[in-house]
Amino acid sequence: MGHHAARGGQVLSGTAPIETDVEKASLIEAAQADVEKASLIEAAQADAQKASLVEAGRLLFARECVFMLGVAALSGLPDASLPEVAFAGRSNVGKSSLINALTGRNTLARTSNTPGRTQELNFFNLGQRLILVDMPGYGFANAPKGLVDKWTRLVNGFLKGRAVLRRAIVLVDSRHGLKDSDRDMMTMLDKAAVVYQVVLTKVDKIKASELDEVSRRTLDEIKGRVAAYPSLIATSSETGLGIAELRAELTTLSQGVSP
Ligand SMILES: Nc1nc2c(ncn2[C@@H]2O[C@H](COP(=O)(O)OP(=O)(O)OP(=O)(O)O)[C@@H](O)[C@H]2O)c(=O)[nH]1
Ligand SMILES: [Mg+2]
Repeated sequence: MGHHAARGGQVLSGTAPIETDVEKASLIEAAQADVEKASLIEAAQADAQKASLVEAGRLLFARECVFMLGVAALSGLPDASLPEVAFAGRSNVGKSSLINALTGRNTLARTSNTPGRTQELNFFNLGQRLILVDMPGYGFANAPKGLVDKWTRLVNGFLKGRAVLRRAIVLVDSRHGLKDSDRDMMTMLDKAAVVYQVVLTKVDKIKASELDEVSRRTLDEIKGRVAAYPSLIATSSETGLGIAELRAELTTLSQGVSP
């Protein structure tokens, strides 16, 4: 009893025929549940992957970070030994503060309220795994032409000639969005074929709705650029927002980790 043949006599390769709409519907429902389950599993796996990258980032940036040297002319560049990531952005955007927040040290990179004080490329060695390069800021008012020329020679020369440079982080003040000087910087990076990622800074100073707006506008503009990552990371060196995420991202560039 209960044998397939007993049910209408149409046995097809040992499977019971689907007879009623109710049965059909319940099979479809079961299939849909399977698809949902699979996508939940996929999402959980992506979460786990992200969590392990965040943990790798935490460990990397817990390593000792030491100031190596400041370079005012291309002839003074250190030997290229480790992968490098450069921090670019308008003066006062928060480059040095971000490096301090990433490394958990308040006084590693010198911060100041005086725009354009730093005129050098400052190299920091993070645990023999990754070199962080704090670049001199740009875009401050009334900069004398001689200084701008010197900046351009130094920064452009570094970006074009540095084989170990894995990525640039372009910092943009979330209160102001992209300025022409940022556009010039991104064009320089596009031409030098250095991949870059835009990071919004000081988001503790704006409202959530303003962050949405500046993110949308910025993304809209950078997605047409060849060397730009089509994503943003919103950060605050004050509150620590986005810092773990940026550490995780930078970990993929470091020695001994494949992206
Ligand atoms: N509220 C707030 N202030 C910040 C943040 N990041 C930086 N600042 C402040 O902004 C000012 C400039 O920061 P720096 O890190 O020195 O900026 P910089 O880009 O290195 O500037 P230059 O070296 O001149 O190019 C300092 O007064 C910082 O305290 C942030 O996330 N939130
Ligand atoms: Mg600085």
